[in-house]
Amino acid sequence: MPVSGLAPYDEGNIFARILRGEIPARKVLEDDFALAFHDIAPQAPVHVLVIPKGPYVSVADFSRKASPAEISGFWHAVAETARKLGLEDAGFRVLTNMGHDAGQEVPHFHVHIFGGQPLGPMLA
Ligand code: DGP
Repeated sequence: MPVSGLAPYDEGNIFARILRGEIPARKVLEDDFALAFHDIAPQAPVHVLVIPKGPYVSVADFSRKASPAEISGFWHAVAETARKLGLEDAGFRVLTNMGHDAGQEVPHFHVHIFGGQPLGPMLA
């Protein structure tokens, strides 16, 4: 069920549980600001999610409330994840879903990184 990107943060959401180590994930990168892990239902040969460590519901919530250090740290982690995955030469796509119309399923801000093949016009 799609969620609202403006709802109060729910500490029980699945990505919060991954951050707390309650649920396993195939990690690609972890630092002070972000965690990157493989999507459970990949839609491309490489499909990785990057999430901030802070409690933000959506891209709007993150952009309004996160500190400059959190925001720059998060985007640094996105770029570093793509580099670690070997996607930089061929290219990759970064996408985020916000709210019902975009089909956001998990109410913790995340970006999808897609790569590993030429990508069509849209994914996720
Ligand atoms: P979105 O529609 O943008 O909210 O995408 C949520 C993504 O999260 C979706 O591609 C599937 C993925 N996902 C959901 N539950 C889990 C999980 O428990 N583990 C992992 N690794 N990915 C999950």
